[in-house]
Amino acid sequence: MPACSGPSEAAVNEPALPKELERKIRERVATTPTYDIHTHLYDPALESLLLWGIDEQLTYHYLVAEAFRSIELPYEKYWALKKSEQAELVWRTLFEQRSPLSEATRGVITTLHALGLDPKKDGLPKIRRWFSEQKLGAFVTRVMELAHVHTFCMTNSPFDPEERPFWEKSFQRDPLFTAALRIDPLLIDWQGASKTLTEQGYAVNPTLDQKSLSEVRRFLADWSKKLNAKYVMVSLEPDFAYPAKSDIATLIDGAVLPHCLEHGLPFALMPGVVRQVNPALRLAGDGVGRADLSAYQNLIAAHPHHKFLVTALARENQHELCVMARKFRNLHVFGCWWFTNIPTAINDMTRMRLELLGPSFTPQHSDARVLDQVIYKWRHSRQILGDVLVEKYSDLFRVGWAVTDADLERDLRQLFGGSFETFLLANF
Ligand code: RAT
Ligand code: ZN
Repeated sequence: MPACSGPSEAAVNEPALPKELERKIRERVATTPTYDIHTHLYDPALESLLLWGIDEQLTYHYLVAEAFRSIELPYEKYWALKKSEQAELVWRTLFEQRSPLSEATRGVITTLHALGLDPKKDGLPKIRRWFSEQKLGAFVTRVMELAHVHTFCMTNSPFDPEERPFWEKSFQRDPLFTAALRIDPLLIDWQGASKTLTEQGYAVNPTLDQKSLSEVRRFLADWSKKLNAKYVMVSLEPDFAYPAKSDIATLIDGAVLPHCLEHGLPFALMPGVVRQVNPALRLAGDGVGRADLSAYQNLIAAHPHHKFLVTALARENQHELCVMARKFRNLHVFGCWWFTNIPTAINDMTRMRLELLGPSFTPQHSDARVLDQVIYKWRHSRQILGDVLVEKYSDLFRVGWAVTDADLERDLRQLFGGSFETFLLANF
């Protein structure tokens, strides 16, 4: 008898996950409240910095990059248009002249339907009218309910001239929005950053001497306190090297790491961005490159008492990142970031992470720049996580372990922010 024709006798007799349990897993994955641990949304007190509405959705840089593949207009002419005109052009290009098959365009469709709108039938004018009738406070609540998000972590930059004044004059915080201190300009451009720090009253000079480093620490301490930051974050180009005789390594060793240890804050690292490969696309102009993760391994191994959150941009870096997390408990892997926030990559990365790490990671963050997007980002990811978990709990069932309600609830709590919050409090 040929051994490989059709399912084996053993497989046919293997117990399948009861349908009721499968239904419960999918339902719980779809509705467990989550901590959205990395977004570009803002506390509503920061006024116009919190983006929402259809024109913001349509001019999201993920869509702009896609639209430009089919727009012949010179880049500068597009940027000179009013936002509403840019949105109309994107709408025509990506939704009327072709089907919204990409992840970012499908996201608009998911979001609009969840809000009770029908993009095909209603058309842009009616959708705009609907948004103009919404009140921000109620809309925030509605989005959080639809996406089952309990808290957003913002991305907060003391280098952003529009954002900084809000923090300097202080305001009543909305507890639904926590903060993260973003320091890219400090680490990637010390010459420029030293000018900004000087303007803000820190006695630094372009040479990174001890005095400058201690002033950088003072700057980090002041801003971490002002923001009540949950972590300090940077995105880095693929060629980041550590250890090294570079400004960035000097700043990390002499200021960022001592600061993080003193204040118990994780250092979040996002390897793999290649900045401005096409500057004409502005915010949409960054690319991706495979990072040398040995630099990160060196950094994490040399600092066992520090905590590191890491998400990598290149798909090719995902396996080695998981293996690294198996070796270092002070590394917490999170999210399917930016170009990996597509079903193919989410599926692959989530399976691999569960297989290598169990539930000790945070599968997703929204990275939303527009409030409304939170709906699709979470719906799409939850769908995939549901499929993956049904498969993983089925595999377990087959080998004799039936997940209980309490197990399921605990595992999902960990995956939807619990592991992250435990990591924030951990002391290694
Ligand atoms: O995903 C994005 O919107 C990117 O533009 C980046 O902002 C990225 O998420 C980041 O945090 O650097
Ligand atoms: Zn981001």
